[in-house]
Amino acid sequence: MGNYYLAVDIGASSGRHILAELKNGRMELEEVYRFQNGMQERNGALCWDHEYLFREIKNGLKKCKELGKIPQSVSVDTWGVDFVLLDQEDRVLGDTVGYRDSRTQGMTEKVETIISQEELYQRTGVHWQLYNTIYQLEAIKETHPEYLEAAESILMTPDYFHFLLSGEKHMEYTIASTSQLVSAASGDWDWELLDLLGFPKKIFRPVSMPGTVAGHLRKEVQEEVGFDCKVVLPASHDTGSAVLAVPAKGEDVVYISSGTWSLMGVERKEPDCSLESMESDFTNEGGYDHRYRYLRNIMGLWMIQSVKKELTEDLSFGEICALAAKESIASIVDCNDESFMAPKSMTKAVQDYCSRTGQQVPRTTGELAAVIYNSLAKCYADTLAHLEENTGKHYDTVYVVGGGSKAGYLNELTAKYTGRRVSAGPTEATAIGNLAVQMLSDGTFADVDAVRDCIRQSFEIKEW
Ligand code: ADP
Ligand code: LRH
Repeated sequence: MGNYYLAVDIGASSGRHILAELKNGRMELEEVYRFQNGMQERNGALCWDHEYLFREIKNGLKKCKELGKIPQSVSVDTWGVDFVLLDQEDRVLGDTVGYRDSRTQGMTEKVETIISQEELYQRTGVHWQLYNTIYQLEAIKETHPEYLEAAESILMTPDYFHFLLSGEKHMEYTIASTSQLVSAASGDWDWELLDLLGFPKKIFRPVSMPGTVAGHLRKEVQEEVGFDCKVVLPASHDTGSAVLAVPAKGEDVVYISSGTWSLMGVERKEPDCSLESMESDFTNEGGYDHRYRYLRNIMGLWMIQSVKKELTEDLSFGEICALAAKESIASIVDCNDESFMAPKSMTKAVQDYCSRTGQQVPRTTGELAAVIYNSLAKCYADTLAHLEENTGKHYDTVYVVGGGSKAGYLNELTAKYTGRRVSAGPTEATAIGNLAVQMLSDGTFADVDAVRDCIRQSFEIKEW
């Protein structure tokens, strides 16, 4: 009988259950279940469907039972910033609105009447993004103050799933840090900031570190899935897990966690909360072992996902890459332009941008994909230049991990635009980082270096 660990990794576009076993010092993975994800309109707002997601989480657990591969522990990671408010009976208050919804429009200005962006950055180290938890809570304060009044707890998305699984409420550090409400210095909630903003402090639980054992599966869940196991908090922000699985040695390493978003940066022992850092759009998110993820959020493959949905649902991503590679269109868009965040049509948003800036307007799927892939690679090169300026270091390799590392054409462009070597893989970095924390938690690995050594030996890494 194997000694299994289970990662439930839910990204914005899909979720998967991945079992891991250590064999002869190598990590062996088996994807046992996969399901779709995405925001849908409900009551006029873009929402996640938590009931569907939790059903799928349990379906994947049942699949482990069917296979006779019972994990000793399970951990869930998800995208950042989103949360639920729970009432006294642990019912969700309001809709489970997602980060692409427009409810945060105008909330920066509201928050700025209370605290300046500069001070916020100095306190939290987290870069301004209109969708951050802070602005979402401000939106609730404005439009549904009754939810905040009735709330007994707030839980970030993976915290909520850990609660549904185990019955225990924890707020895990890496996901908490994406809220822009955690102190960069202390690693706990910035209680003074919560007070200033008028957010009820009593609903925030003290922050728990990744590796904490939350408990075991609740009785009802055990009965439904057919087994019991531990529930462990991983680095439950997906990017936090992915960064842990970057297969590099040493400190001076640039990564891109490439999926729905591209998160490009380095790992650091100290945060940089300076104004220069803020002005160049870098954030300091919390990582495993009190390391900081110093990175920039780049719009990422969301743009390709959207164009695929609109134009060619039946083509694979690989086929779209191949089409793009044949084109010679030179138009470039600024991937982080607001117009690409949640457009009704991504195709039109890209075309409008090109037309507005006097560039050739892409018409075919191949042309659109070529513009997007080239623009992303250009954005990576610009980000690398800023990173090197801010850290005073030179990085000779860009490590791309995540589903997007399968996009060979994009890797090639990244090498071309940055002029650096590109290392691609592992593609399931987020799940691997999630699993690694379970193995760190029970002492299987001694530290992060041991984890990364094992990852380098276990997975195929390609080079450009
Ligand atoms: P998330 O976890 O954010 O949902 P993933 O890490 O699963 O995202 O990455 C999904 C993205 O990876 C897709 O949107 C697609 O652009 C890219 N991708 C996946 N497979 C391939 C492939 N075979 N060729 C090119 N791109 C791919
Ligand atoms: C990527 C991600 C990213 C941001 C965004 C909201 O999946 O977690 O790091 O936080 O989603």
